[in-house]
This record gives sequence, structure tokens and C-alpha cells, in this order.
Amino acid sequence: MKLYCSLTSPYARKVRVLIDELGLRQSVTEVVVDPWSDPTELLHGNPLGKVPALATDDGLVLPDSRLITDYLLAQRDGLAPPPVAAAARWRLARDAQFADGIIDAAVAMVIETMKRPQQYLWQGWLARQRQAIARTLEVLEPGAAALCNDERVGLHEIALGCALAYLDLRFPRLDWRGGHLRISAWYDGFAERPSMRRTRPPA
Ligand SMILES: N[C@@H](CCC(=O)N[C@@H](CS)C(=O)NCC(=O)O)C(=O)O
Repeated sequence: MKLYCSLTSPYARKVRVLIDELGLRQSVTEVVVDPWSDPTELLHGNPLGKVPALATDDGLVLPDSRLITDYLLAQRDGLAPPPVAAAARWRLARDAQFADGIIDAAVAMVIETMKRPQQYLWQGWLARQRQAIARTLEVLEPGAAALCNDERVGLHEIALGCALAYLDLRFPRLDWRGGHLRISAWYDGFAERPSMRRTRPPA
């Protein structure tokens, strides 16, 4: 398989971490591209022009980190088993969606500050994204004692780890740790997992 990715994309990082956690590293070649420069090889398989995109061994190219995750999990089991109780399973699915939402908000802020011409900068939009991130961390904090860093982790943990790492990368002065001591304590350990260390963006 081939994974089209960039080394800073938090969506791609979720997939790259998952690949390592599933022990699929030898089965996937990473092809590093800059989606913003519209490389032909990416557009050929993924007309949406976004990373990540996964070219399967059957020649199909799958866009979107969620779809790729589903595909990889269908190939290989290796994450923490889901809770038996449906309510607990839905809660973890919600938390994974919240983590993805933090990534969406952070990426929206990056586009606003790094891609949009300066004269069109929309401060209200930036503030809205910052508030969404702050509110979501507030909701996740009370349950953070249940976040794990065992041999097998869950999708919600991978997504949250990649979301927080992206906040550190792009917005080091955001201080997401303030007031979120449980999440912060968990993240410090999670960030040292081999999968997270391997996928650290270059300085
Ligand atoms: N929902 C997609 C989002 C992917 C995405 O927006 N990736 C960014 C990189 S962080 C990208 O390729 N942006 C280029 C563009 O928006 O044209 C996913 O989960 O994979």
C-alpha cells in the first residue's frame, strides 16, 4: 500500500500512528507530498487534492483519514478492544469525533493565518475556532483519567494525541494545557509512544 501524506498534517499523522500501532509499517510506503501544490500523483488518485490518501494493493485510492482508518482496521486488528457496553462504545466514538473536531478547528486556524491573504484575515472566525477548541477540551478533561497509554490504545486516543501535538506544533502559545491537567499528564506519556515519536513533524 502507498500512503500519500504530508509530515505536518494531523489527519495524515492519525493514519501513520495507526499504521504503526497495527504493526503495518512494512506494508505501507509513505509518499510525502505537499497537497497545496497539487501534485499530479496525488490528484490522480484523490481529486479532492487532500492528504491523507491511501492507495490499496487493489489499486483503489481511498481519501479521508476516517475512511482509511476503517480500511486499515478491516485488514488488521491491533487496537484496544472496544468496551462491551454500547453506551461506553458511543462515548469513545464521540470523544474520537471531538478530537477530530479539534483538528478541524486547528487546521481552519492555520488556513486563516498562513494561507489566506493577510488583508482578508477574519479575526471572528479565528476566535470561533479557538473557542471551539477550548470548550471541547473542557468537556474532555473530566473523563481524561480513563485515557490510556497501554500496549493497545483506541482510536479516540490516537486522534486526541495527534490533535494536541498539532496544537503544540502550530500554536505553541495557545496554552491548551492550562486547566487541563489530566489531559496534559496523559498526553506527555502518549507523545513518547514509538508511533508518536516516529511521526513527529520535522523541526
Ligand atoms: N477530512 C479529511 C481532511 C484532510 C485535509 O484537510 N488535509 C489537509 C492537510 S492537513 C489538506 O490536504 N489540505 C489541502 C486542501 O485543503 O486543499 C481527512 O480526515 O483526511
